[in-house]
Amino acid sequence: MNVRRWVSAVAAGAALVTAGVVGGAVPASADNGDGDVNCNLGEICFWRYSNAVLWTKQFWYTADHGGYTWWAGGATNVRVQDDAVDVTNRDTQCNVRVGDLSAATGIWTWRYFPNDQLRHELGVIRNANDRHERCV
Ligand SMILES: [Ca+2]
Ligand SMILES: [Ca+2]
Repeated sequence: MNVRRWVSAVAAGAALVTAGVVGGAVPASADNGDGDVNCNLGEICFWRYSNAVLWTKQFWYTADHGGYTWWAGGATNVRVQDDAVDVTNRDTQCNVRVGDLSAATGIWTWRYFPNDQLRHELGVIRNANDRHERCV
């Protein structure tokens, strides 16, 4: 783990302790990027529609997409998993890969995206996204 991520994790842990949260893993819905609606530097941003920024989900870390929902001017109950068309990798350090796990074969299909700050179509895994991983 690099220094920046480590510092962030420690800060998040400290916040949870302060809030009185005891034990257990951080819930899957905890990763909300930097908490700002804009897709900012360091974030991994998913988009529900081409050429639109309203429906978005932004991450800071590697994550499974199950349990996460879209933001669309407010929280929604619409699941992100199998429902994204584009991704923007604004990670400061590395590529991100986005994968679809085939229920039939158990085999992952991955697509790799450079941290070029640009918005990319998910291509063959459009509306099939199950997970993304950074620095792999
Ligand atoms: Ca953000
Ligand atoms: Ca899938």
